[in-house]
Amino acid sequence: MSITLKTLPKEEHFTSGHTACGGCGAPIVVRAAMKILGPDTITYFPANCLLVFGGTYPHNAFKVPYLHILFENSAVCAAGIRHALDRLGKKDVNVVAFAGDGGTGDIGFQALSGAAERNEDILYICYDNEAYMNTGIQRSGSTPFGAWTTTTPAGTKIKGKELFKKDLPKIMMAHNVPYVATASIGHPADMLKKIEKAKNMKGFRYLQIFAPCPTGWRMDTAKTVEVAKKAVNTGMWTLYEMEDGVVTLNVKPKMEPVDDYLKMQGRFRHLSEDQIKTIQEWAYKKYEMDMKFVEAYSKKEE
Ligand SMILES: Cc1ncc(C[n+]2csc(CCOP(=O)(O)OP(=O)(O)O)c2C)c(N)n1
Ligand code: SF4
Repeated sequence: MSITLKTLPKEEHFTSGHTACGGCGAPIVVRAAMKILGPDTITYFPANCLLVFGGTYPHNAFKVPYLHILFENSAVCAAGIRHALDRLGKKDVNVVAFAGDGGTGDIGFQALSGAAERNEDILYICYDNEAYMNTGIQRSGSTPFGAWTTTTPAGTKIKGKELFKKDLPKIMMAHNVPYVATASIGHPADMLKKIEKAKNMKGFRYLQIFAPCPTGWRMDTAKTVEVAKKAVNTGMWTLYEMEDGVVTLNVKPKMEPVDDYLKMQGRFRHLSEDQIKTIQEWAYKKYEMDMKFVEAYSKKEE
């Protein structure tokens, strides 16, 4: 039977007292993942908000080993830890890398892709807050079209980001690793199941978990979960998973108007009618492509 909110272990391995901003989505991901992974776990982090709020010397919110080397090589550092443990015969210790979307899909991508190609036996969790938040809200490949960031300002020359969000989960699925899934803090039951499933598999496992950042998204700190739910309801974020080549859609998007999602966040406050239309069209196109993809790779009846 898979883990639920009720059966989630009480024991904390990522403790309170960390210094994340109020309403941050990332600690929700990490706390839940650490409860599921348990005490026999070694964690790896590139530079990001989590590295800072989870472990600024001399404080540390983790009760398990917590390692950081460089920003651009998380997946290979985690794989190195795995190889060392294997040589020591410690095969039952979990190895997990936690990284932001910038450290995953842009700066850390070569290491990630190489580790996936080699099918390294690690769990890689990307908390996707759609920008480089730790260094002051710069745009990443994961930032959506139209969003204000400090490097895509809403001014007279440009009005927010002019490019679209990179489809990193599909890029990871193309690596044909044992498990790739998207998740969201707005759908905790689904998120817990996926973390547990990934924990119990061997080989390269990749989770990308949607985790709003109220500071960078210029939104109400009490609305983190609501905004995350809206992203799924409007088709801005799709919940699906690929297990051994078979794709399953976990939540069918309701395709509510994207406006409902955008107006909850100050980073979209400047958008023109045309820009909102562009985002709505993007959401419909994404929906259509995702549904075709799910259909093509779904489990077929014998
Ligand atoms: C090679 C390298 N480039 C840039 C930096 C500066 N840097 C540190 S953290 C960070 C932002 C990380 O963004 P992301 O991975 O999305 O995580 P978040 O901060 O949003 O949690 C940057 C650019 C660095 N430490 N090393
Ligand atoms: S800046 Fe954003 S991601 Fe970073 S700790 Fe604050 S709310 Fe969390």
